[in-house]
This record gives sequence, structure tokens and C-alpha cells, in this order.
Amino acid sequence: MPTLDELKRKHPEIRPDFTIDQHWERYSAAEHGVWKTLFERQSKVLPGRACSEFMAGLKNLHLGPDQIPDFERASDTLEKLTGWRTVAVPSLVPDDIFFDHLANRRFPVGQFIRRPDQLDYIEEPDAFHDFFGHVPMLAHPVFADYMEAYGKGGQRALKEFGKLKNLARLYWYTVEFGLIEKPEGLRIYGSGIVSSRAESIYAVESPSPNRIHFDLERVMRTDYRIDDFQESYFVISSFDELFQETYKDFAALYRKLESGPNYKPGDVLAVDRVHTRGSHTYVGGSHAAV
Ligand code: HBI
Ligand code: FE
Repeated sequence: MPTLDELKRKHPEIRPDFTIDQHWERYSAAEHGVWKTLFERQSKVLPGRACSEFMAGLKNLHLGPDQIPDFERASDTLEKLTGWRTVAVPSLVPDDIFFDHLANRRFPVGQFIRRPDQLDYIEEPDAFHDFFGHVPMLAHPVFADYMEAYGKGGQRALKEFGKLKNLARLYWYTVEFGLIEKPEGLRIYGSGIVSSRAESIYAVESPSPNRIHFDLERVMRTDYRIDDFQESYFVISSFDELFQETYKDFAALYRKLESGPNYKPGDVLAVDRVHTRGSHTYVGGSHAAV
């Protein structure tokens, strides 16, 4: 994670909250071209795989293939819908800064866009991952509330030594890689999936990953991998369920998390409610890893 001083060389105007100016006019035609290629690829694979709430967000924010969005202009539209705005950042920012932005309905968006040779995977969140992947869901009122609550939960977690790991897992398995159950089948809402062509197909259709119904403690005990497709995805029934499930007093849960197991990404427990494509089979029994 670069420090403010290191970033100052490249972004002299960087502010203490790690925000910078987007300088939309400085993007080259080649950079707008990368956005266009990625946007058009996802427009082909997401219908029938991304949830309707995500697709509605894309439309309501008037996002299109032709150009990288002007963050300030798109924020004026977003703010009218849910009170959220986006702020340009150089890339990953420190956790405390990140949580403070979320707690105040500001979503940090990478100002840079990946190079043409990085189309399929990029380490740090760029403008496409953040704006195309995350921002459309912020136009959904309940998800917008969830993200603010997450930011506030993160600020509290920073004060509880070692609890950030549990909270980062919650973010990972919902905001980044979450699936939602719909009458017509499982659909994607996680940003890490919707911004990746291959994983958009894999997450919904491949027989190999586990698809486990969301349970807050189960997710907070489950490790994740950052360098490959997920071995398990967690499935919610609705965004209300996600919000209700997490709008709890975490103190008691953090006490519980101080002991007991952590699970590997690929574990499936006897007590897990496992989803198969289009339906789910409940497997009762003890809380023992198989
Ligand atoms: N910074 N810009 C940016 N984007 C993120 O998604 C992000 C971050 N800093 C920290 C962070 N995510 C993770 O630690 C969260 O899980 C808390
Ligand atoms: Fe992300």
C-alpha cells in the first residue's frame, strides 16, 4: 500500500483522504478503448447471469461503452438515487480511509484504467472494476444502505484488534463475489464477478464451485483466495436479507469469533445449505467440517 508521500509524486494534488482529481480530459483514446472493450464484453455475458438490480443500475446511471465515465457527472445522477458519490483515488487506500469514505457514502474509484494486455485480470482495482463493477449496485437503495453500514462496521472493527480479517471476508463474499437466488436461478451481484468475463460464466454455471447459502458467522470464518476463481460462493435470498443479517451488534459475534474454527475456501460443512443450479438441498447435521 503506497503512502501519501509516495503517491504525491504522481498525484501532487492528492488530499489526506487519498482522493485525487480524475482529470477526465487526460484519458487517451486508447484508455477509453480499453473501457469500451471491457464494457462490450460484459454486456454480452451479463444478461441472464447478473441480477436485475445490477442491470438496472447500469441503465439508471446511463453507463455506456463509449467512454470512461466522468466521475463527478455520474455522481450527480447517483446522488439523486441513493445519496452516494464516487471519489477518484490512485488505487487501494488504507483500510481506515476506505471505511471512512464508505461510512460517508463516498465510494473510492480507481482513477487509472488497466492496459490492453491486462484485460482479463488486474491486481489493483481500476476504473473498470470499481465503476462498472461496484457503482451500479450503489444505485440500489438497500444495497446502498448495506455499504454505508459496512463502512461503519469497518470503523468499529479497526478498534477491535484482529477483527478486520472477519470483516474483510464479509466484504469479499458479498460485495465482491456474492450471488443472489432468484426464481429464475442464481444471479450475480458481486463486483469481482460482474467485472470479469470468465468468472461471470464460471460463478453461475460451472459445476465445480460450492454455492452455499449466506450465513454471517460462516462467512466470517471462511478464508478466501485473491488469485483465482472462488472455490465457494455465498448466496443470499434478497438484499434485505443481507442488510438484516449484518445490521446486528457485531460485538457478541466478535466474541464468538475469538474461538472456534476458520474454514478453508473449499470447505463444505454438513450444516451448510448448499445451492445447486436452480434449487437448493438442505443438508442437516452437526457443525463439523467434512
Ligand atoms: N481501497 N480503493 C480501495 N478499494 C477497495 O476495495 C479497498 C481499499 N482498501 C481496503 C479494502 N478494499 C479492503 O481491505 C476491504 O476489504 C476492507
Ligand atoms: Fe472491488
